[in-house]
Amino acid sequence: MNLETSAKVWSVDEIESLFKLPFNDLIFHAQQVTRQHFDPNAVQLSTLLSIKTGGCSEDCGYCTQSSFHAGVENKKMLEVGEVVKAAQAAKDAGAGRFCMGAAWREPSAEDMSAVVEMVKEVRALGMETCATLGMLNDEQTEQLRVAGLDYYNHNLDTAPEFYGNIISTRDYQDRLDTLERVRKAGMHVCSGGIVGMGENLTQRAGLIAQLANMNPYPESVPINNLVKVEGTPLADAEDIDPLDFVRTIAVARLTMPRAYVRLSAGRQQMSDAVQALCFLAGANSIFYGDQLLTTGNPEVERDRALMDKLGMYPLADKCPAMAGE
Ligand code: SAM
Ligand code: DTB
Ligand code: SF4
Repeated sequence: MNLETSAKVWSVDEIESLFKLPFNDLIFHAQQVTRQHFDPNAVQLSTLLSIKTGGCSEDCGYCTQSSFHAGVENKKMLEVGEVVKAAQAAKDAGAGRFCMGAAWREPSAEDMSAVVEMVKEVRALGMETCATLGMLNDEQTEQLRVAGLDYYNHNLDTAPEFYGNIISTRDYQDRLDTLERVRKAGMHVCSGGIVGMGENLTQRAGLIAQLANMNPYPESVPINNLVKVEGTPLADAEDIDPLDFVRTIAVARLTMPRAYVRLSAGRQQMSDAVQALCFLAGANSIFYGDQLLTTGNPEVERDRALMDKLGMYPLADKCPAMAGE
Protein backbone atom coordinates (compact mmCIF):
# COMPACT_ATOMS: atom_id res chain seq x y z
CA MET A 1 0.00 0.00 0.00
CA ASN A 2 1.30 3.42 -0.88
CA LEU A 3 0.43 5.97 1.78
CA GLU A 4 1.09 9.67 1.23
CA THR A 5 4.42 10.65 2.80
CA SER A 6 3.86 14.39 2.91
CA ALA A 7 0.76 13.99 5.01
CA LYS A 8 -1.20 16.77 6.67
CA VAL A 9 -0.21 17.56 10.24
CA TRP A 10 -3.27 17.51 12.50
CA SER A 11 -3.59 19.60 15.63
CA VAL A 12 -5.42 18.11 18.61
CA ASP A 13 -7.85 21.07 18.40
CA GLU A 14 -8.72 20.29 14.79
CA ILE A 15 -9.36 16.66 15.65
CA GLU A 16 -11.46 17.65 18.64
CA SER A 17 -13.60 19.80 16.31
CA LEU A 18 -14.19 16.75 14.11
CA PHE A 19 -15.46 14.87 17.18
CA LYS A 20 -17.85 17.76 17.85
CA LEU A 21 -19.41 17.84 14.38
CA PRO A 22 -23.11 17.02 14.19
CA PHE A 23 -23.27 13.21 14.11
CA ASN A 24 -24.87 13.01 10.66
CA ASP A 25 -22.31 15.37 9.12
CA LEU A 26 -19.41 13.45 10.65
CA ILE A 27 -20.64 10.04 9.55
CA PHE A 28 -21.62 11.22 6.05
CA HIS A 29 -18.22 12.80 5.52
CA ALA A 30 -16.41 9.71 6.84
CA GLN A 31 -18.43 7.45 4.53
CA GLN A 32 -17.58 9.68 1.56
CA VAL A 33 -13.88 9.42 2.37
CA THR A 34 -14.19 5.64 2.76
CA ARG A 35 -15.68 5.41 -0.72
CA GLN A 36 -12.82 7.40 -2.24
CA HIS A 37 -10.35 4.71 -1.23
CA PHE A 38 -12.16 1.44 -0.53
CA ASP A 39 -14.96 -0.84 -1.53
CA PRO A 40 -17.41 0.22 1.23
CA ASN A 41 -18.90 -3.27 1.49
CA ALA A 42 -15.69 -5.27 1.86
CA VAL A 43 -14.34 -6.04 5.30
CA GLN A 44 -10.82 -7.20 6.10
CA LEU A 45 -10.84 -10.20 8.47
CA SER A 46 -7.99 -10.80 10.92
CA THR A 47 -7.92 -13.73 13.32
CA LEU A 48 -6.01 -13.43 16.58
CA LEU A 49 -4.20 -16.14 18.49
CA SER A 50 -2.50 -15.74 21.84
CA ILE A 51 0.73 -17.68 21.34
CA LYS A 52 1.97 -16.84 24.85
CA THR A 53 -0.62 -16.02 27.47
CA GLY A 54 -0.20 -14.36 30.88
CA GLY A 55 2.66 -13.59 33.26
CA CYS A 56 3.56 -10.28 31.59
CA SER A 57 6.02 -7.98 33.36
CA GLU A 58 4.22 -4.80 32.27
CA ASP A 59 1.49 -3.19 34.35
CA CYS A 60 -1.02 -2.07 31.67
CA GLY A 61 -4.16 -1.29 33.69
CA TYR A 62 -6.60 -2.74 31.15
CA CYS A 63 -4.86 -6.06 30.61
CA THR A 64 -5.73 -9.49 32.01
CA GLN A 65 -2.19 -10.72 31.27
CA SER A 66 -0.19 -8.42 33.52
CA SER A 67 1.42 -10.13 36.49
CA PHE A 68 0.75 -6.95 38.51
CA HIS A 69 -2.92 -7.81 38.95
CA ALA A 70 -5.29 -10.76 39.06
CA GLY A 71 -6.07 -12.14 35.64
CA VAL A 72 -5.25 -15.15 33.53
CA GLU A 73 -2.63 -17.69 34.56
CA ASN A 74 0.87 -17.71 33.12
CA LYS A 75 0.97 -20.35 30.37
CA LYS A 76 3.87 -21.54 28.27
CA MET A 77 4.27 -20.62 24.63
CA LEU A 78 2.28 -22.65 22.10
CA GLU A 79 4.12 -25.11 19.87
CA VAL A 80 4.64 -24.09 16.25
CA GLY A 81 2.36 -26.94 15.10
CA GLU A 82 -0.54 -25.70 17.25
CA VAL A 83 -0.18 -22.21 15.81
CA VAL A 84 -0.14 -23.44 12.22
CA LYS A 85 -3.22 -25.57 12.89
CA ALA A 86 -5.09 -22.54 14.27
CA ALA A 87 -3.99 -20.44 11.29
CA GLN A 88 -5.24 -23.06 8.83
CA ALA A 89 -8.60 -23.15 10.65
CA ALA A 90 -8.79 -19.34 10.50
CA LYS A 91 -8.04 -19.43 6.79
CA ASP A 92 -10.70 -22.08 6.23
CA ALA A 93 -13.21 -19.87 8.09
CA GLY A 94 -12.40 -17.00 5.72
CA ALA A 95 -9.76 -14.91 7.53
CA GLY A 96 -7.15 -13.20 5.37
CA ARG A 97 -4.71 -12.26 8.12
CA PHE A 98 -3.45 -14.16 11.15
CA CYS A 99 -2.17 -12.17 14.12
CA MET A 100 -0.01 -13.81 16.78
CA GLY A 101 0.02 -12.08 20.16
CA ALA A 102 2.33 -12.62 23.11
CA ALA A 103 2.21 -11.26 26.66
CA TRP A 104 5.75 -9.96 26.63
CA ARG A 105 7.35 -6.65 27.45
CA GLU A 106 9.77 -7.68 24.69
CA PRO A 107 10.70 -11.08 23.23
CA SER A 108 13.86 -12.96 24.29
CA ALA A 109 16.28 -14.50 21.77
CA GLU A 110 14.74 -17.91 22.42
CA ASP A 111 11.23 -16.54 21.92
CA MET A 112 12.31 -15.01 18.64
CA SER A 113 13.45 -18.25 17.06
CA ALA A 114 10.06 -19.86 17.74
CA VAL A 115 8.16 -16.82 16.45
CA VAL A 116 10.26 -16.71 13.27
CA GLU A 117 9.26 -20.33 12.57
CA MET A 118 5.59 -19.51 13.19
CA VAL A 119 5.66 -16.52 10.85
CA LYS A 120 7.31 -18.53 8.07
CA GLU A 121 4.83 -21.38 8.36
CA VAL A 122 1.71 -19.22 8.61
CA ARG A 123 2.85 -17.23 5.60
CA ALA A 124 3.38 -20.46 3.68
CA LEU A 125 -0.37 -21.08 4.12
CA GLY A 126 -0.96 -18.02 1.96
CA MET A 127 -2.16 -15.76 4.77
CA GLU A 128 -0.99 -12.28 5.68
CA THR A 129 0.95 -12.41 8.93
CA CYS A 130 0.87 -10.04 11.87
CA ALA A 131 2.57 -10.26 15.27
CA THR A 132 2.31 -8.29 18.48
CA LEU A 133 5.14 -9.20 20.81
CA GLY A 134 5.90 -5.99 22.73
CA MET A 135 8.92 -3.77 22.18
CA LEU A 136 11.48 -4.76 19.55
CA ASN A 137 15.15 -3.91 19.09
CA ASP A 138 16.77 -3.49 15.66
CA GLU A 139 17.94 -7.09 15.43
CA GLN A 140 14.54 -8.54 16.29
CA THR A 141 12.81 -6.24 13.84
CA GLU A 142 15.15 -7.44 11.12
CA GLN A 143 14.56 -11.11 12.05
CA LEU A 144 10.81 -10.61 11.64
CA ARG A 145 11.24 -8.84 8.32
CA VAL A 146 13.43 -11.64 6.98
CA ALA A 147 10.88 -14.21 8.19
CA GLY A 148 8.32 -12.45 6.01
CA LEU A 149 6.17 -10.74 8.64
CA ASP A 150 3.70 -8.44 6.88
CA TYR A 151 2.39 -6.35 9.82
CA TYR A 152 3.60 -5.56 13.31
CA ASN A 153 0.98 -4.47 15.84
CA HIS A 154 2.06 -2.15 18.62
CA ASN A 155 -0.59 0.15 20.01
CA LEU A 156 -0.06 3.65 21.35
CA ASP A 157 -3.14 2.85 23.45
CA THR A 158 -3.99 6.43 24.46
CA ALA A 159 -2.81 10.05 24.37
CA PRO A 160 0.64 10.82 25.82
CA GLU A 161 -0.99 12.95 28.55
CA PHE A 162 -3.19 10.09 29.77
CA TYR A 163 -0.72 7.25 29.27
CA GLY A 164 0.81 7.53 32.77
CA ASN A 165 -2.62 6.88 34.31
CA ILE A 166 -2.72 3.47 32.63
CA ILE A 167 0.86 2.15 32.37
CA SER A 168 3.97 2.91 34.42
CA THR A 169 6.46 0.23 33.37
CA ARG A 170 7.34 1.71 29.95
CA ASP A 171 6.89 5.12 28.46
CA TYR A 172 5.30 6.52 25.34
CA GLN A 173 8.61 7.09 23.62
CA ASP A 174 9.43 3.36 23.92
CA ARG A 175 6.29 2.63 21.90
CA LEU A 176 7.11 5.25 19.28
CA ASP A 177 10.66 3.89 18.96
CA THR A 178 9.43 0.36 18.23
CA LEU A 179 6.98 1.67 15.64
CA GLU A 180 9.77 3.64 14.00
CA ARG A 181 11.94 0.51 13.77
CA VAL A 182 9.11 -1.47 12.19
CA ARG A 183 8.48 1.30 9.68
CA LYS A 184 12.17 1.65 8.78
CA ALA A 185 12.50 -2.10 8.28
CA GLY A 186 9.75 -1.86 5.64
CA MET A 187 7.03 -3.82 7.42
CA HIS A 188 3.46 -2.54 7.59
CA VAL A 189 2.53 -0.79 10.80
CA CYS A 190 -0.58 -1.71 12.76
CA SER A 191 -1.15 0.73 15.60
CA GLY A 192 -4.19 2.05 17.39
CA GLY A 193 -5.55 2.37 20.85
CA ILE A 194 -8.28 1.83 23.38
CA VAL A 195 -11.17 4.11 24.22
CA GLY A 196 -13.38 3.95 27.30
CA MET A 197 -10.52 4.02 29.82
CA GLY A 198 -11.72 7.29 31.42
CA GLU A 199 -9.92 9.57 28.94
CA ASN A 200 -11.57 12.89 28.14
CA LEU A 201 -12.40 14.09 24.64
CA THR A 202 -9.14 16.04 24.26
CA GLN A 203 -7.18 12.93 25.20
CA ARG A 204 -9.18 10.83 22.77
CA ALA A 205 -8.37 13.41 20.08
CA GLY A 206 -4.74 13.33 21.28
CA LEU A 207 -4.48 9.60 20.55
CA ILE A 208 -5.85 10.08 17.03
CA ALA A 209 -3.45 13.00 16.48
CA GLN A 210 -0.47 10.84 17.45
CA LEU A 211 -1.50 8.12 15.02
CA ALA A 212 -2.53 10.41 12.15
CA ASN A 213 0.65 12.50 12.40
CA MET A 214 2.97 9.54 11.97
CA ASN A 215 4.55 10.00 8.60
CA PRO A 216 3.25 7.87 7.03
CA TYR A 217 0.34 6.95 9.28
CA PRO A 218 -0.24 3.24 10.06
CA GLU A 219 -1.70 1.00 7.37
CA SER A 220 -3.88 -0.64 9.99
CA VAL A 221 -5.52 1.18 12.92
CA PRO A 222 -7.26 -0.96 15.54
CA ILE A 223 -9.76 0.98 17.65
CA ASN A 224 -10.52 -1.06 20.76
CA ASN A 225 -13.41 -0.44 23.12
CA LEU A 226 -12.08 -1.36 26.57
CA VAL A 227 -13.07 -4.89 27.58
CA LYS A 228 -13.54 -4.56 31.32
CA VAL A 229 -12.28 -7.60 33.18
CA GLU A 230 -12.69 -8.32 36.88
CA GLY A 231 -9.39 -8.02 38.73
CA THR A 232 -7.88 -5.39 36.42
CA PRO A 233 -7.56 -1.77 37.63
CA LEU A 234 -9.94 -0.62 34.88
CA ALA A 235 -12.67 -3.16 35.68
CA ASP A 236 -15.02 -0.39 36.84
CA ALA A 237 -14.24 2.25 34.21
CA GLU A 238 -17.30 4.10 32.99
CA ASP A 239 -18.67 2.86 29.66
CA ILE A 240 -18.15 5.11 26.67
CA ASP A 241 -21.39 6.14 24.99
CA PRO A 242 -21.65 3.84 21.92
CA LEU A 243 -22.18 6.87 19.66
CA ASP A 244 -18.90 8.34 20.92
CA PHE A 245 -17.24 5.07 19.96
CA VAL A 246 -18.73 5.43 16.47
CA ARG A 247 -17.43 8.99 16.33
CA THR A 248 -13.92 7.75 17.17
CA ILE A 249 -14.06 5.40 14.19
CA ALA A 250 -15.24 8.23 11.93
CA VAL A 251 -12.48 10.58 13.10
CA ALA A 252 -9.86 7.84 12.54
CA ARG A 253 -11.23 7.38 9.00
CA LEU A 254 -11.16 11.13 8.24
CA THR A 255 -7.63 11.64 9.52
CA MET A 256 -6.20 8.40 8.08
CA PRO A 257 -8.18 8.02 4.85
CA ARG A 258 -6.28 5.07 3.37
CA ALA A 259 -5.79 3.06 6.55
CA TYR A 260 -7.74 -0.06 7.38
CA VAL A 261 -9.62 1.11 10.47
CA ARG A 262 -10.39 -1.95 12.57
CA LEU A 263 -13.44 -2.18 14.78
CA SER A 264 -11.51 -4.20 17.36
CA ALA A 265 -12.00 -5.36 20.96
CA GLY A 266 -15.41 -4.78 22.52
CA ARG A 267 -17.56 -6.10 19.65
CA GLN A 268 -19.00 -8.93 21.71
CA GLN A 269 -20.76 -6.37 23.89
CA MET A 270 -21.89 -4.28 20.89
CA SER A 271 -25.26 -4.53 19.18
CA ASP A 272 -25.46 -5.22 15.45
CA ALA A 273 -26.85 -1.69 15.03
CA VAL A 274 -23.79 -0.04 16.63
CA GLN A 275 -21.46 -2.22 14.57
CA ALA A 276 -23.37 -1.23 11.43
CA LEU A 277 -22.88 2.43 12.36
CA CYS A 278 -19.15 1.76 12.79
CA PHE A 279 -19.00 0.37 9.24
CA LEU A 280 -20.92 3.38 8.01
CA ALA A 281 -18.39 5.57 9.83
CA GLY A 282 -15.56 3.91 7.91
CA ALA A 283 -14.51 0.81 9.82
CA ASN A 284 -13.41 -1.76 7.24
CA SER A 285 -11.71 -4.43 9.29
CA ILE A 286 -12.60 -6.65 12.26
CA PHE A 287 -11.10 -9.34 14.43
CA TYR A 288 -12.80 -12.51 13.28
CA GLY A 289 -13.00 -15.67 15.39
CA ASP A 290 -14.59 -16.60 18.68
CA GLN A 291 -11.68 -15.41 20.81
CA LEU A 292 -9.53 -12.26 21.01
CA LEU A 293 -6.48 -12.97 23.19
CA THR A 294 -7.97 -13.85 26.57
CA THR A 295 -11.52 -12.58 26.13
CA GLY A 296 -14.38 -13.42 23.80
CA ASN A 297 -15.27 -12.06 20.39
CA PRO A 298 -18.53 -12.58 18.47
CA GLU A 299 -18.86 -16.11 17.16
CA VAL A 300 -18.03 -16.65 13.50
CA GLU A 301 -21.68 -17.53 12.80
CA ARG A 302 -22.85 -14.22 14.29
CA ASP A 303 -20.34 -12.29 12.18
CA ARG A 304 -21.30 -14.15 9.02
CA ALA A 305 -24.96 -13.37 9.73
CA LEU A 306 -24.12 -9.71 10.35
CA MET A 307 -22.14 -9.45 7.12
CA ASP A 308 -25.02 -11.09 5.24
CA LYS A 309 -27.56 -8.73 6.78
CA LEU A 310 -25.45 -5.74 5.76
CA GLY A 311 -24.56 -7.09 2.31
CA MET A 312 -20.89 -7.04 3.30
CA TYR A 313 -18.29 -9.65 2.38
CA PRO A 314 -14.70 -10.55 3.30
CA LEU A 315 -12.11 -8.43 1.52
CA ALA A 316 -10.55 -11.55 0.02
CA ASP A 317 -13.82 -12.49 -1.71
CA LYS A 318 -15.15 -10.97 -4.87
CA CYS A 319 -18.30 -8.91 -4.41
CA PRO A 320 -21.03 -11.60 -4.52
CA ALA A 321 -23.30 -9.33 -6.59
CA MET A 322 -20.57 -9.08 -9.28
CA ALA A 323 -19.70 -12.79 -9.26
CA GLY A 324 -20.12 -14.40 -12.64
CA GLU A 325 -19.58 -11.16 -14.58
N1 SAM B 1 2.18 -7.43 24.91
C1 SAM B 1 2.12 -6.81 23.66
C2 SAM B 1 1.84 -5.33 23.75
O1 SAM B 1 1.28 -4.88 24.72
O2 SAM B 1 2.18 -4.64 22.78
C3 SAM B 1 1.11 -7.45 22.72
C4 SAM B 1 -0.22 -7.91 23.23
S1 SAM B 1 -1.28 -6.65 23.94
C5 SAM B 1 -2.50 -7.60 24.70
C6 SAM B 1 -2.00 -5.90 22.52
C7 SAM B 1 -2.99 -4.78 22.71
O3 SAM B 1 -4.26 -5.30 23.09
C8 SAM B 1 -2.73 -3.72 23.77
O4 SAM B 1 -1.81 -2.76 23.35
C9 SAM B 1 -4.11 -3.11 23.93
O5 SAM B 1 -4.28 -2.03 23.05
C10 SAM B 1 -5.05 -4.25 23.57
N2 SAM B 1 -5.80 -4.71 24.77
C11 SAM B 1 -5.33 -5.47 25.76
N3 SAM B 1 -6.26 -5.69 26.70
C12 SAM B 1 -7.37 -5.03 26.30
C13 SAM B 1 -8.67 -4.86 26.85
N4 SAM B 1 -9.00 -5.38 28.03
N5 SAM B 1 -9.57 -4.13 26.16
C14 SAM B 1 -9.23 -3.58 24.96
N6 SAM B 1 -8.01 -3.71 24.40
C15 SAM B 1 -7.09 -4.41 25.06
C1 DTB C 1 -5.46 -4.84 19.18
O1 DTB C 1 -5.47 -3.63 18.96
N1 DTB C 1 -6.41 -5.48 19.86
C2 DTB C 1 -6.09 -6.89 19.96
C3 DTB C 1 -4.77 -7.02 19.15
N2 DTB C 1 -4.51 -5.66 18.79
C4 DTB C 1 -3.63 -7.71 19.71
C5 DTB C 1 -6.10 -7.40 21.34
C6 DTB C 1 -7.40 -7.16 22.07
C7 DTB C 1 -7.31 -7.80 23.42
C8 DTB C 1 -8.59 -7.74 24.17
C9 DTB C 1 -8.46 -8.33 25.52
C10 DTB C 1 -8.07 -9.78 25.56
O2 DTB C 1 -8.67 -10.61 24.82
O3 DTB C 1 -7.21 -10.13 26.37
FE1 SF4 D 1 1.73 -7.15 28.78
FE2 SF4 D 1 0.78 -6.34 26.42
FE3 SF4 D 1 -0.89 -6.88 28.48
FE4 SF4 D 1 0.64 -4.74 28.59
S1 SF4 D 1 -0.97 -5.14 27.07
S2 SF4 D 1 0.34 -6.23 30.26
S3 SF4 D 1 2.49 -5.44 27.55
S4 SF4 D 1 0.41 -8.33 27.41
